[in-house]
Amino acid sequence: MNVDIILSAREIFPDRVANKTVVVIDVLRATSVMVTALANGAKSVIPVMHPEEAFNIKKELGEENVVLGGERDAVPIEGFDYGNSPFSYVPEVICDKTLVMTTTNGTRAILNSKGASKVIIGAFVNDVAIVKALEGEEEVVLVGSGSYDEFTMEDALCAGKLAMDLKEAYDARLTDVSVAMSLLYHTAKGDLHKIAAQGEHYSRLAGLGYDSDLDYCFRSSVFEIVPVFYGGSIV
Ligand code: 3SL
Repeated sequence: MNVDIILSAREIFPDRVANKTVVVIDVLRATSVMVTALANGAKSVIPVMHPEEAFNIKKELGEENVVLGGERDAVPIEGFDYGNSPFSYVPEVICDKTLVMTTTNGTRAILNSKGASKVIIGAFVNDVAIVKALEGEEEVVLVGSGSYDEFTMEDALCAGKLAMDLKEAYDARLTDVSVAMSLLYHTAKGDLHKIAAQGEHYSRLAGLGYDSDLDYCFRSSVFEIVPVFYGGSIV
């Protein structure tokens, strides 16, 4: 198994993902939300680029079947049902519904990865399940969505952890960037929040008072599920 890492949505070039299994990571907070919503019974998650697309899908599928979620600049989008906090997607809200989501970076990274042979949705909350699911894969690319086309500490830490675990589990060969991110994770693992808090996106969310989201999104292996993006939907 070869493991590479890409560290922003802008750097997902077709030749880096073609014929590879991609794991898209947006720890804060898009992929943590998706995994949570699906684990809590959502039928599927449809990632879209623009709010208008989300409103149209809600009309098409029926108001009662769809929940609109996401953010711009970390705050809920006008006219949407919920923002981008994992705590919004409890079973009473999301069970048997389709979640249509648009976020600044995470949904874009997923849509930009379409050319991969398989696209998996990952975060700390399903990290252990992801490693198990990748057994037997030959070419793996871990994509950190980043923030506003830049590297973010939290996605780098999660990608680094997955790379390190893949090396341990399957003797994976890591590219230099994968080795570097594994070393970053190894250095930070005693106190992930301390390192992540030095990053811009983490501190922006902390400044907006999303402390419980920050705490939640760094929990490891909360869920066993491994969502897959296929034909426009994540299930
Ligand atoms: O950019 C994204 O996809 C979001 O996850 C960012 S936020 O954490 O909701 O601000």
